[in-house]
Amino acid sequence: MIRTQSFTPFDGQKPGTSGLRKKTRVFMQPHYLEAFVQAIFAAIGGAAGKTFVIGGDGRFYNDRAVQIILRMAAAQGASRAIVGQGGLLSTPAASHLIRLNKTDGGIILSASHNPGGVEEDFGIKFNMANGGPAPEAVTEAMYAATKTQTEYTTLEAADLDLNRIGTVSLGDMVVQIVDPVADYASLMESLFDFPAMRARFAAGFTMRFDAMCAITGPYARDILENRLGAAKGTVTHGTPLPDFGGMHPDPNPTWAHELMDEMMGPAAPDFGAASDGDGDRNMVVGRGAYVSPSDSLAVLAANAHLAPGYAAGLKGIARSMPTSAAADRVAQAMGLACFETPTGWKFFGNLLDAGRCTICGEESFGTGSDHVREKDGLWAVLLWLNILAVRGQSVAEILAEHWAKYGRNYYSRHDFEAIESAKADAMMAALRAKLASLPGTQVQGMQIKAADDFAYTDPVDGSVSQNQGVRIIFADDSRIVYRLSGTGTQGATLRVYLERYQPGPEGLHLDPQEALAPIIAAAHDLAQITPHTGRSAPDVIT
Ligand code: VG1
Ligand code: CO
Repeated sequence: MIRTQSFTPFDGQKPGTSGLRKKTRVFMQPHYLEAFVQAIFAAIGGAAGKTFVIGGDGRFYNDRAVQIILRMAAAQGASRAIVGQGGLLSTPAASHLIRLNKTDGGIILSASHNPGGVEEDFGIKFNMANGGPAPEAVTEAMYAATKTQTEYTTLEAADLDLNRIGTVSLGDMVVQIVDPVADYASLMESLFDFPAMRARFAAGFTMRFDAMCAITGPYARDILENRLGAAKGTVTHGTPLPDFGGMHPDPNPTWAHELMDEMMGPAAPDFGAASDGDGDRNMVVGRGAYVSPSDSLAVLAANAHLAPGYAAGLKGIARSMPTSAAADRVAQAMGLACFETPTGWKFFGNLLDAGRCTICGEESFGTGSDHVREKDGLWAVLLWLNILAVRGQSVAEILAEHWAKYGRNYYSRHDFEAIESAKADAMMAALRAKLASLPGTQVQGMQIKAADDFAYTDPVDGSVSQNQGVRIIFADDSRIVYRLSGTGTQGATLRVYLERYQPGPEGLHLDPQEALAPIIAAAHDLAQITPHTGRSAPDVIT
């Protein structure tokens, strides 16, 4: 039986960088999730006759949310839903299933790298038929719908048993419960040289993969341990838990410190990696050698042709604006087009669909390619493994050769978390107000060449996105970028991105914080971070 439920619209259901993210308890209020799901359906012209992929990263409330969405989709005439067993799907696997099954899109439940649990974060986002995050025009339509809609329909029905693979029905809707890993693992086999990687593991290559009690555990175990023959136990924290076992599933040196300690210690394996809550991020570390995400993008782009799926070469490289220009140097050397987009994977979709680029990346531990329309943590790890297997060198050697050839873009991001929103907004407003007067002036002995607020015109559809981050560029192309996070759920998070290019051959092996010291000081001077926010040091440095 179909039931119509009325409700009062909720404030603030505005999707951010990647979907709607709030405290889990906010989502658990009666009708809150339903109101947003209704807005998704409104923004895409209704659910009737459509097929959707549905799944999430297994965090607290994932199981309830999947059932709620299934009942609403069934009530509103959706013809089919493809759901990962147990309601689980990594973000890249969901993107792949959308494309593979030519569905009308997918609903992904995740707050990604944010902690999970009843007191932590939950999230939801919609991906389009191309497998990629809804573009801004669609997320804006969702937000508009959340302000006006006052009712939704749902089916009066019991929960489905999502643990059994197979096909069941819910009202008139067919629900296919699928193995979350199988199709994704086949896709990886089609892209990479599994025999070469298997041979390398058989010859004694060692690895640690920290799944951080999040969604990639089952994927990594199947691919690394079962298919590639890495030693059992290579994958740690491999069982997805609703609260990620209390871990903060953000793969960076701060939150993946267990992995970092092992990789920098005396008994380090050859290669280490970690991924985030929903499996789209990656951190890679060699024995004693941390790889910054911007460098990782550049190394992967320069070496991708060593993997069978990319042997024909790349069409182009795209990076988010705050990501370092290391990838640009590779693009230039290889004669490839290079694109600079705003932060967030949704901006890569058009470029990938139009065949203008093959590999994309963000400084925030995100790398991916045209195999799906999301960043893909395990994909990046496997491409690294493929490159390591073919080149037969260590991560440290590959990095050193890369810097010797292209020079090094020293890079760091400083995050100041949970600042009072009004203070962060005032700081950004004051900074924006003085941008026009900065070029030609000096700070910390460095000359400012340009200062602006990044705006992006999509080269494919011409859409314009304003206010995507304040950039200060110095005479030697060193750079500071300031932006406020669009994924946090508490106050404001200020991200300060710092970059300086060192052409070499000298000075290629400094500590990035030392190499960037004058830029860091300039960043504080220019934005008056401490006077505005009361903070003198960042909470997280990556
Ligand atoms: C952050 C990152 C951004 C990334 C986004 C989603 O956004 O900076 O690069 O695309 O998270 O990643 P923000 O607005 O907080 O800076 V994930 O792994 O949450 O899907
Ligand atoms: Co993520």
